[in-house]
Amino acid sequence: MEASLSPEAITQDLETRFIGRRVIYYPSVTSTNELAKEEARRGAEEGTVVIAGEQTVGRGRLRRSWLSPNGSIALSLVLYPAVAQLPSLIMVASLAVARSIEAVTGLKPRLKWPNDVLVGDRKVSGILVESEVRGSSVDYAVIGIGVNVNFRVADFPEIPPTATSLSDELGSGVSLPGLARRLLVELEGCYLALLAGASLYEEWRDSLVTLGKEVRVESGGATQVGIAQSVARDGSLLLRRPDGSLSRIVAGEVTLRHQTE
Ligand code: BT5
Repeated sequence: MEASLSPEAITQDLETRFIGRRVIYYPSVTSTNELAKEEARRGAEEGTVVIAGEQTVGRGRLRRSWLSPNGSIALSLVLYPAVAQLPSLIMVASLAVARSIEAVTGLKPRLKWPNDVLVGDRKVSGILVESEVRGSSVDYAVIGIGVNVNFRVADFPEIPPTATSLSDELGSGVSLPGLARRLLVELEGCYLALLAGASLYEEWRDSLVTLGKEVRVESGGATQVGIAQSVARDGSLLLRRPDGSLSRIVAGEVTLRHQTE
């Protein structure tokens, strides 16, 4: 099993057209998303990937932190999509993560709206899509992906007990470069499908564990409860409130919890 990441291990025999043609690897960095955004601002070619052995200041949404110890995948991908494609990038990323985990491990991940990948009911991967938009054009978009691969979650008290890793689930390790390569292949497949006009929405919607469940949505200090009725094509969640009204929740602005958590 290939245990460690390196640009050569990732790009060797990589069957992609443009994603991962340039891989920038750091044994340890603050946050791959920050470095990928710097690369994008300098005009990095589309498909550039920043990947790290570990992150010291990994970030989640809403200024939360993301723990990426050694044994994680922490990678960020630079893309230049059209504005209309931005809401679909979370679908590209989530489906690519789920497909690659399934292909490499046989596990069957499900998705939790808006940006979590679960194995069983535990979080194995989180996604952070960031973009810079000027008027009607996108300067750049960065898809950041963290996957818990080869470490024991219980060894890291900062990681919540609702998390898991692939090795915790499998009882054995997974090839880190092998999973990273497959992730890049799946990302390219999903992104090219999006560019060609295909819809990822149905597969994404059908992979969500969230729908039909009672949920609590926290946003700006206020809490709403209701049934997660559906998701719209733009990725937003439609929440049926107890009074019967529908509330539209935009992905990325809220935290959503199953009430049982
Ligand atoms: C996310 O945020 O899930 C997005 C995580 C994105 C991480 C990638 S790694 C590469 C790139 N570079 C970055 O700096 N970020 C991206 P959110 O939904 O806000 O979840 C954050 C919450 O997940 C935290 O508040 C913790 O409760 C929990 N958490 C932190 N580390 C975790 C881990 N390793 N596994 C599972 N849960 C974790």
